Amino acid sequence: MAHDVLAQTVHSLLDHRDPQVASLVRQEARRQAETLELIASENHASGAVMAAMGTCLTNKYAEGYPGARYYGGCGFYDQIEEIARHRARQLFNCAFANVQPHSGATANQALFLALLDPGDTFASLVLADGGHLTHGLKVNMSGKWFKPVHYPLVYDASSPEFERIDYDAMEKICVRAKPKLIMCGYSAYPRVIDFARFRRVADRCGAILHADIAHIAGLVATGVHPSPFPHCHVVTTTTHKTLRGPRGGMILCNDEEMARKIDRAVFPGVLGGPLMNTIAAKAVAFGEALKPEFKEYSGRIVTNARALVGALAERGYRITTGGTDTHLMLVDLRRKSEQLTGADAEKWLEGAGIVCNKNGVPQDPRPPKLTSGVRLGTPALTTRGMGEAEMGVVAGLIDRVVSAGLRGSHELAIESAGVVEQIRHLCHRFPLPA
Ligand code: DSN
Repeated sequence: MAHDVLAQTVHSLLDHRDPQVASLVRQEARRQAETLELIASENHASGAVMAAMGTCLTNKYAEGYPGARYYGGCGFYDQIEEIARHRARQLFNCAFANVQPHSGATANQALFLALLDPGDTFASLVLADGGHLTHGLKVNMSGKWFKPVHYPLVYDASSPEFERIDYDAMEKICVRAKPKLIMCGYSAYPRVIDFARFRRVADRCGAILHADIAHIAGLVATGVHPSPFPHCHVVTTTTHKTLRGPRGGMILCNDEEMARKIDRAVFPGVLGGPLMNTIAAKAVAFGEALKPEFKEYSGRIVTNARALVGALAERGYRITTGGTDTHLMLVDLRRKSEQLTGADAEKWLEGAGIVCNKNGVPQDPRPPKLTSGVRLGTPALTTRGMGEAEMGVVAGLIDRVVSAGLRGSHELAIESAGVVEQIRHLCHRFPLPA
């Protein structure tokens, strides 16, 4: 099984010409094949997507857009980018798509350049409660050159809305601050976003409504999560998370004038030459996502996430908001043990072949390098074909490792050795698809 992946990933030419790099790629391919990937923002792209990435398209400069390039020889690139744009519009049912941003962060940077002026106010979620660094972190351009105001979650544990977006507070904050743009869409928020409610607030303030659907794009494209359109004026996303394409970004909208501003902001505002091999891979991934089996895959991501939530809760873990509507969950480790940090759990789990990331939980008293939680996601395991029964097994493995870690390093070493073997077995039963 690992062999198939190696064959897709490491061309024999690379082995021959640069054995040092080839060996590292080979080892990484094995790591991906033989461990459980639970990082909510990662996935396993198909062999066809990876094949498009590794083509001669990397050789060409194609600054500009189809039909209006700054270099000769772009005929095939125009056709490829048109296919990617067309499929993106089909997937998200919108009128305009810019598929050139290199990442979600680049897409958000272009958005700011297109629609705001330095010093303008925008609104976003309290960053430590699930936002993203490009949503106003002080050391990010968005927080340095613009003025973020942040809206909170519901922090009252007796409320049925505990740890969900506090829409009333968001409205009050926005009406008071009159932001030019309101952001919704997050990196660690497990619940459905009420885009219509955000739009009512945006209309009250005369603000542009922006959704960053980087995490949920695949769920949105397949109707598993409600669409930000027609409520949001503009949408940014990554292409590699639930959408399962190559690493990259994209900007979508329905307004022609806004689309013109965005195109100018992406190039020449932020980018030079687009990564045309990545754009070809985006086209391939969007083609895959338009197929009925991708809709079925997206549905299974969420049923798997719910199954994992249930199995972890049975083992005494607290899941923020009490569950998930999406591909991810935030596990508050303090119910298991007050002393347990996300950093420890991440390290212990990785040692046993379970890869996830430490993550702050709402109002986490610990700093980001420690945290009180871990974030888990099911897109990658679902890609391997695992289902609800396997989520029960995975929860059991997670608990075995964490419980052993709490007992001490000797116990952890013994338990981890057994878990590594069991995971190898599981991965063998559910190999990475071609
Ligand atoms: N780093 C991504 C994540 O893990 O959510 C967001 O860009």
